[in-house]
Amino acid sequence: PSIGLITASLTLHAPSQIAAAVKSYAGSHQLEVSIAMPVQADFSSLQDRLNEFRAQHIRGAIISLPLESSVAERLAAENSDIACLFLDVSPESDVCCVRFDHRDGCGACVQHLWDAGHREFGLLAGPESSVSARMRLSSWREALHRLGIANAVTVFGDWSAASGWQKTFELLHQHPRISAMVVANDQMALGVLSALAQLNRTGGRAVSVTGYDDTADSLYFQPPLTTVAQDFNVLGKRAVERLIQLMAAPQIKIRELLPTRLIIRQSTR
Ligand code: IPT
Repeated sequence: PSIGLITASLTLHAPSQIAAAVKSYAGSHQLEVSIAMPVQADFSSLQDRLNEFRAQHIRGAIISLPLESSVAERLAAENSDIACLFLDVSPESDVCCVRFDHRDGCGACVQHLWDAGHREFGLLAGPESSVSARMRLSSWREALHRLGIANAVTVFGDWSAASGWQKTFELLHQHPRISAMVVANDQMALGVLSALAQLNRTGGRAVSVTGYDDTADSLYFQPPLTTVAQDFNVLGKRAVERLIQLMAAPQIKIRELLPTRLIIRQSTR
């Protein structure tokens, strides 16, 4: 038997690590995984993917890409013969989900930079089309607001290292006093660190950088990245276990929240 996985682009580090974990835990339950990677995340592209799964007699799908509540709810409602478990939806969505709780991690990250003496913040958010990117941004802003900081500058990237690199030049050109950059994922932070090295903003005039994800390579960035860890291995394992449960008992409601935590390394000081 097989399950389906509909995923965000596997060129991104986080979705690919999630897919690897799903594949390996599914394997330990003797389940094959059929992977779909739609270019667009609108209702009809996702409905097409579910129709393909249905044709393959697949009865459960893990949906690992950002979805607006209305789209997720409609997909679940109109495909009641396929158990749907969502990994990237907002807390308000009325669908079965296993997702990370961004609040603690985002708050701890801003607090850590504040404690180190930073007052001029640059925020490099993920794409506005991503629910998780929006939730991270609003959590940072809430934490900054509580600390009395109202002038943090926001720019938006597309999760890629290239966008992190590009946005760093723009941001520091316009706001040279920024001393800390809060970045929505490690992959963009990789580009940020590379741009900072090129701009000579390492060493004595260093800009502190925080990431988000703690993907497998982030410890080896230069300098090693301070970041908010999401355990993708645990997410993959829980997703498979919960999907199996849901396929056996379609009437149950699953809403599981996994923790995030700040990991302090050398990119912040
Ligand atoms: C989220 C990652 O944190 C981010 O780096 C990016 O890869 C994004 O996925 C792609 O959609 S993780 C998700 C389960 C919220």
